[in-house]
Amino acid sequence: LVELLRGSIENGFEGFSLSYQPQIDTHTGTVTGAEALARYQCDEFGAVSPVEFIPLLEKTGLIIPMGMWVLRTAAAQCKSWTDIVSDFVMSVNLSYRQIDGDSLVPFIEDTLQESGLSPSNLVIEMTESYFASEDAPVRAVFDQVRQLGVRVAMDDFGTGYSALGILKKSPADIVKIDRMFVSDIQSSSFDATFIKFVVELCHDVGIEVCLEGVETDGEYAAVSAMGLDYIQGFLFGRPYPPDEFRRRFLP
Ligand code: G
Ligand code: G
Ligand code: MN
Ligand code: NA
Repeated sequence: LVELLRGSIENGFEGFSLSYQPQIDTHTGTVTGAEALARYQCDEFGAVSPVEFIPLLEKTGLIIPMGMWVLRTAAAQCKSWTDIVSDFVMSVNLSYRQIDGDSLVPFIEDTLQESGLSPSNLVIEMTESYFASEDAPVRAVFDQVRQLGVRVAMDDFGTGYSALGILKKSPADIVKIDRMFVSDIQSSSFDATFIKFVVELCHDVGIEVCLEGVETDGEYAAVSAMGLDYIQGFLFGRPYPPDEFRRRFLP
């Protein structure tokens, strides 16, 4: 698979595509953004899950060119959708490998320039564990990204070992609560309390909160009064190819 991935990347990212999952602004009840999610398809294995190919790309360093392609493609897509919804926001996942070295920030800057996208239309998602880091270079990258005017989201919140205290001085603009807190929401008072608690803590320090993984009306009913800013989940939409996303979610 690694050799196929490498070949695809060398061959103009053949077989790679991005799907887009809608994000609902709970204040307006409308789709105001999307998360770009990488897809890979090849003759030998058919559709391969990112859960499988992202770690391979990380291990081999191929995530660097691939991550640049993702960012460029998602930015161009977002630019075209801002013609329809001017403040449409595109969220892009970054791997920890991409924050090594000092090429990321200039690359984001170039991408914005080339696509003509405004920094306020872009959000970079990084997994929770990197925000817990006291490592100066890691924090410097987050600071520099934010100085561009690009917002930073802490992904998969609640799955790592980080304490809630990290929210106090976190360089995150948005926290995305992991979907494991939604699956038992109707029976688990812990999960409900956790979400409410995180919303309160985040809002206290000016961080917005997105809840991931809302799949049913019952789950939505259970969280709808919790003050969440955004919701992302199959109830509102799965990840779709760009044309289908456009048809389903944009006016
Ligand atoms: O789309 P799906 O739910 O199958 O994604 C599975 C995982 O793959 C998620 O954790 C998601 O963050 C990750 N992923 C999807 N696309 C990208 C990408 O472009 N870059 C990185 N680093 N991770 C991605
Ligand atoms: O780790 P990250 O948050 O980037 O992963 C996003 C992944 O979560 C995507 O693969 C997406 O398909 C998946 N996802 C989004 N909403 C839901 C949902 O409501 N239910 C389930 N099971 N997965 C979801
Ligand atoms: Mn994500
Ligand atoms: Na997540």
